[in-house]
Amino acid sequence: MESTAARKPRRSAGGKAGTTGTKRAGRTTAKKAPDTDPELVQLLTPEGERVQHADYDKYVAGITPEELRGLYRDMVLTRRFDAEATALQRQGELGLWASLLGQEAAQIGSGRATREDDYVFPTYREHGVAWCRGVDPTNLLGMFRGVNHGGWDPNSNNFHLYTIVIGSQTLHATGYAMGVAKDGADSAVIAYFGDGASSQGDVAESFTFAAVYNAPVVFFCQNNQWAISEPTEKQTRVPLYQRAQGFGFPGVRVDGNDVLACLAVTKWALERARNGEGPTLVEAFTYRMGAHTTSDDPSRYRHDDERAAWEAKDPILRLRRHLESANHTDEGFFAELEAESEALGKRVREVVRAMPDPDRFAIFENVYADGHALVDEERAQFAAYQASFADAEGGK
Ligand SMILES: Cc1ncc(C[n+]2csc(CCOP(=O)(O)OP(=O)(O)O)c2C)c(N)n1
Repeated sequence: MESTAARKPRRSAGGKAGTTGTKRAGRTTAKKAPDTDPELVQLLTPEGERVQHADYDKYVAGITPEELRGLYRDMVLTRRFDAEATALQRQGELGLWASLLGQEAAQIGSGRATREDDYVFPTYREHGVAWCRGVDPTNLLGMFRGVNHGGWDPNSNNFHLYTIVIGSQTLHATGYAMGVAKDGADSAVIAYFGDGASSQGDVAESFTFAAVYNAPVVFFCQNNQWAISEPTEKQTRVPLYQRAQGFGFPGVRVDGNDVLACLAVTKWALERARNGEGPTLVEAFTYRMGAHTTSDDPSRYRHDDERAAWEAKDPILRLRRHLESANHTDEGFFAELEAESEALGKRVREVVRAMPDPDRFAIFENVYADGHALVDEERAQFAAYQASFADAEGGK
């Protein structure tokens, strides 16, 4: 929803009132954001029926059956990858796993809305977004196996490393976006975070800076209803998307289980950012169907019937119903996808089990670009400690 405050011309950093104030790509005229349903943007009902939306239809108007099948494939493969990772943790191959089960549409829809030159700041749960950015899924698993500190080069896919310090990546994203604007580039930045993170000071600070500097950043909050055992009503007294109004930029709530709506709304928000119109808050209203992580037992704090109600709104089932009712698929498509899922699962298992243990001293690498005396001292201490076991190892 476009807030009244956000619609009014405002004076932004270094700019005149009524303009965006940025020098990005020479565009300085703020476009009016679409007026949207204040509650929930939806383009596909849970039954898979396509519903019209005056403001967001145009962002997916030209979508082809092949692209729709592509979104379905993305969600199915992401879910399969996620299930494999959960099983690998149960088999002792991973130390921990944070499942995205239920959040596939929010992640695939928003991830597919990004352009190659956009930059993404994820949390630790954005496996679907990583997929859209072209990060090999097996690379996501090294950190969870404890054999590396990241597993991919953020600059290769403009996909930052997973961030576990809740909410901190919204600050990184805002700073990065301010830099993008200063460079005069017309790309955008998107920061993912959860409903729990919305209570962090870092997130409020990033909203303030992004608003005042008119930074080209989209704040994509997946409200999956729970922050570990803390329900959203303990985080906020107003719907989360409405928080944006107080900071002076638009906020919109989208059905996070509707991949088309997530695609359309995120395209809109990224376009605003690229056009120099500043930040947007997108609240994707969804549900964490699994546990917070494999260390969590959700039956301790929530009822099964809640999950059952959300299962009826399953994002994958919803798109499947739509594809089938529109005659966009046949049995061959589903069979091929099943075979592809099996192959992905097999590859994930093989790659993870073959991941070598890291060199014991690797932890001292990449702390500083040019090295540091303190790190050298700690490395020497650790070497001496390791050497103290030489007798024991030799005696084996
Ligand atoms: C600064 C900080 N405080 C606390 C934690 C512990 N912690 C890990 S996940 C989590 C809940 C996050 O919930 P939310 O932001 O809704 O994201 P979700 O895990 O549901 O995707 C907390 C409190 C942390 N990692 N970082």
